[in-house]
Amino acid sequence: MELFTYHRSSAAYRVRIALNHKGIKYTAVPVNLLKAEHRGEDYLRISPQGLVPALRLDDRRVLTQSNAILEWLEENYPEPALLPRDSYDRGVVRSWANIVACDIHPIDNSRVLKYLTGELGVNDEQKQIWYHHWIKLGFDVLEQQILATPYCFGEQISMADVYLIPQVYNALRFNLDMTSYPKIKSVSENCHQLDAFFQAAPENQPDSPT
Ligand SMILES: N[C@@H](CCC(=O)N[C@@H](CS)C(=O)NCC(=O)O)C(=O)O
Repeated sequence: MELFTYHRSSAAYRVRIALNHKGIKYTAVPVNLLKAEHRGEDYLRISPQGLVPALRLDDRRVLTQSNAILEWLEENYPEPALLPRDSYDRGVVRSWANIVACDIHPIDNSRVLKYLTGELGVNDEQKQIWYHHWIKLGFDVLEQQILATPYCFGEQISMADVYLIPQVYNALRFNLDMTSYPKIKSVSENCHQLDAFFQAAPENQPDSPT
């Protein structure tokens, strides 16, 4: 399998964690967002939306959208599971993942921020206020709900961790003060001890400049 990825993309980071966690071998194909490679003809043929990640399967078919890719991985590589057995518990884990996937990331991602500072003429300070506002709304609720014992949903890694950890990386990049989020911080620290998360981290990607 080939994962079209960019080291700092949190949506690609989610998929890297899941692939590692499930022990699935893949080749990382870097798409440099800073050089606008995602808008080039070659990449648009792979992913017409021009977003990373995209996963090219062994039979050359392509899946886009991290949520769709993660669900496909879970269905096709069920062990180790990233969703609990009990259907209510699965609903809980999905609802935590969706706080990140639907209510934080789409509003705070790079193309939205670029639109704010470009077309709408927002300055850097206002951009930061916007960023912090939406991430805090999500993190405030996650902080109340997650178990953090030691991962979001207890002792097993779940989709909630897969979504949360990349969002914490983004929060730190944007200097969010994490003191109000001790449970989120502790889950993040615990996940970073695991090889699947460590290997998926932006600074450990082949296209990372550091
Ligand atoms: N909902 C999509 C979001 C993908 C997305 O926003 N990717 C970003 C990087 S995290 C991207 O490719 N941005 C390109 C751009 O800013 O033009 C998913 O989960 O895959």
